[in-house]
Amino acid sequence: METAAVKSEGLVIPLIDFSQFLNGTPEQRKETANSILHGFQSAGFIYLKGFPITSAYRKHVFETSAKYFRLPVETKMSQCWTTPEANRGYSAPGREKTTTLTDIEEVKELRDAVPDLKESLEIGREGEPGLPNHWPDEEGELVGFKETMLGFHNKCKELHVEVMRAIAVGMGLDETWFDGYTDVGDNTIRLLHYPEVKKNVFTINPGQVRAGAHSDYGSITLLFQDARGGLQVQSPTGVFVDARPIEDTCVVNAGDLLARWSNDKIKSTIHRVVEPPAGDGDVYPARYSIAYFCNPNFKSYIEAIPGTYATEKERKYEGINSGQYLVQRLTATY
Ligand code: FYU
Ligand code: NI
Repeated sequence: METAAVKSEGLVIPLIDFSQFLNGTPEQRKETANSILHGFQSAGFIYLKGFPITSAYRKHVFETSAKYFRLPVETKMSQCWTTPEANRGYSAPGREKTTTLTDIEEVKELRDAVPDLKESLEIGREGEPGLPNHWPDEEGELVGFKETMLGFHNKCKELHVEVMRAIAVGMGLDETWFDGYTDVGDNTIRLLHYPEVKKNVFTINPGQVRAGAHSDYGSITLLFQDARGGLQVQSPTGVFVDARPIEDTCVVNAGDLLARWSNDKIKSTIHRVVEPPAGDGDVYPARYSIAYFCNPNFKSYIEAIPGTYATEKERKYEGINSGQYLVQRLTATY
């Protein structure tokens, strides 16, 4: 029933059929919840299949995303990401600080020639007072963009609710235990485009990556990726292991706030995006992915989940406000 999507260097990422949680018998539901929790406790990552976002709809969202990135750069720049509090808008290549940089002049020139490693558009909860999303004008290819993205936002919001229910069941809590933390949907869609890039960019600078190593900040992240590959997850031995794309799956990883909330029973694992496995020609083709960053309601106060500590002394962290925590983390990276 459960197979490994990734198994290498002591990193085992399970592939789980979520329909067994959503529509299974009580036994299947409990067993699936246990597998999900175990995946988050051991790897910090799982792959889900059988979740209720159809492949046709995902394909449509990916095509819509690609159309957005084809807009002129000036148009995208006029909708740019401004503040951690807003966390909405377009981020041009190089906007987010990466950790590996170089001092070699030659490489600088090359990077100037091919600066585009990653560009993104963040879409937050629509209707948050004072924090409007930066929607592109609905003309030409982009007619319907907003409706598509809001529909996707809603579908993913529901998936967040259900995955947190599975975690609750796995932990032996009431299945609705997290509902009061997930109902608002203070989550962010990040459309990502890693443009086509010359292969020698990576050979000349061995530190070059498409997205630097990091852990995510919130409760969980739903990652939808195309077939290109390049996502890597750090193993317990410290090695980056390929988390290969598997058709009709979604990669789900726990974020730092969930790790903290669970008193470190759940892991938030470091990951990055590198060049895909080599193919023909002298360029790597573009990669598109969509990350859906989930957070506990920004207004909620996050302190150790019941059952994750036996005595007060075992509580490792102070309580913290979810929204404040996210802003702190975003401030450090932009
Ligand atoms: N932006 N949440 C994250 C993240 C970026 O986890 C967010 O809102 C990580 O790259
Ligand atoms: Ni990430």
